[in-house]
Amino acid sequence: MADVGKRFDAVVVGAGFGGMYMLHLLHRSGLSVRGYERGGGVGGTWFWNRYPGCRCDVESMEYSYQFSAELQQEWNWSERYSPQPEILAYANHVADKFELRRHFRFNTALTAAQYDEATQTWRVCTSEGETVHCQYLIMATGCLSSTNTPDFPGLDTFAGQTYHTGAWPTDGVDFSGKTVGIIGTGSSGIQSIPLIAAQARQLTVFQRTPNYSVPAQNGPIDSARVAEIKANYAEFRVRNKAQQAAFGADYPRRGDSVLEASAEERARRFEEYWGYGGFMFLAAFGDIGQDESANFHAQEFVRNKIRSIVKDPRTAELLCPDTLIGCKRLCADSGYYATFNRDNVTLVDVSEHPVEQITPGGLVTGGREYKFDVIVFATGFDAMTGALLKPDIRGRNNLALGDKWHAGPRTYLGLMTAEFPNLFMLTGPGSPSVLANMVTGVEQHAEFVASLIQWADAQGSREISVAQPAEDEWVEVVNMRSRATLFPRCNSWYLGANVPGKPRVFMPYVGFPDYSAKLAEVVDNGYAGFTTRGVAMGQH
Ligand code: N01
Repeated sequence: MADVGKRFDAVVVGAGFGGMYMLHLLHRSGLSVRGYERGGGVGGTWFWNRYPGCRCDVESMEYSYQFSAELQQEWNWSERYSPQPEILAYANHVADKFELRRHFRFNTALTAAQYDEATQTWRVCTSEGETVHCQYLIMATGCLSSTNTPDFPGLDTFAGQTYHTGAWPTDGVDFSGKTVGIIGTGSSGIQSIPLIAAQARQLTVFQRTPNYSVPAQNGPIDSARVAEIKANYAEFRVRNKAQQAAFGADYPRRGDSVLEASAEERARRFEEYWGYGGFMFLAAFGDIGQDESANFHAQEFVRNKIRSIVKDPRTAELLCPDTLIGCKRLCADSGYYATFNRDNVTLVDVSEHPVEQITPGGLVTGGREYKFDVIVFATGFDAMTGALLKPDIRGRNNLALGDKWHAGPRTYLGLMTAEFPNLFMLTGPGSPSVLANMVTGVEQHAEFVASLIQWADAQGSREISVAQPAEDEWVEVVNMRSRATLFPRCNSWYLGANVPGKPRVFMPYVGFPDYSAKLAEVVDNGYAGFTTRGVAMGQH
């Protein structure tokens, strides 16, 4: 039965890795907590992204919670990079172990939230007709959870089936014998294309911008390495948290310049890092992410790899990106480029002739109609702000979050935004979030928020907010950090460039260790930048 008028100390939105841990911490500290989750189960991104080939691009031993030593020891991963079903099973194991499911209402989305200054509480409304009140509202809604389907004319007229990689049916899709079109060649497209190609009768890939991808070099997990890590997991975590992206501590990040290396050394080093696989390719030299001419050498290496793998020269050239490498998120694949050697796979370049229209039978581009039984949209997400702006969230003086952020998101530490007291975001814009190990990031934020709430509580405060100058300064810091890199120089979802009309603002903070130091400094200085307002406890 829908609750109306019920009061909680806190409401947590989202039952992904962030929301589950947030709820666990708040419940453990004695608060009454209600969780809402739009999906039918826990797992967040791993609940929704069930497309074939979906797996994590951070290694299994790193992409997991570290708050429970027992959990770390008891869970066993089977592959170097975990496949989606295994990560979802892990999320369910965590929910069972810490008895989290009973606090969540599933299949229930937050639709609106309004701050009431008189009572210093949030009034929260859901898709299931619930209206509850809470002191603290925590948005653990994820950075890549609001799917982006371009507004193609005729979309509703298609007679076959359409699927978005980020909202895949729970019981899977059988492509056997089907003619399939897929739009999008980001991480989701690159992971799913080889598996769809292996099943479908015919697969046509519509590519607007080619992407760089490095083989994940996935395989069964190395049991000796697992034993070594488990023998001293805490130290392994500390080593990783000292890395820029909070992972990859045990393979060397080289600091020397690619420009100073000999041609032989360059080729040898790139080959070595290509062989290691995944993101670490960008760590082969120290200046790939900083200097365009250094970056060019890494690009050339990958382009030549593509040319050596893809047999048809025209297709190979179409697959070769000419943009900066690592500026958009690097993809990690299993057999992506080789898939274009299959007889049943065709690549269609839509960079000059966009997808004009979806028809009952398929889609039209360049004046030609392609016929399909199934169309897959691997067209990404309204990243970082999409899930926060979907519900109608209103702070002081009825200010809508969407209005406050009309020119791009503004936060203090990616945790709070001024004029929205007692509203927290986990891994919000302005925090390392998508540029770091997400599980490490959400754990850090959940712990910070729980401690801040306890600290405010100890002072008899019922309202935590952000001082405007602290937010303004932080926005500047985030911008300054990104300007020192090559990130702002391409059209990525980090900048909101993939969603028409979205303000172009680089959203994540670059550098997990510096960010962690900043959080520690804020705590040492009595939660500097946050303000509290006291109302005697128990008045609401
Ligand atoms: O989305 P994307 P994604 N017509 O935005 C194309 C994480 N992730 O779901 O580049 C034609 O990267 C668009 O083209 P363009 C990871 O952080 C992680 O693949 O804008 N094409 C692009 O090719 C990742 O970065 C994992 O020109 C259109 C594609 O759609 C993030 O999620 C796995 C179009 C979208 O690519 C997002 O990845 C999967 C149009 N109108 C995802 N509109 C792992 O852990 C868009 N496109 C490995």
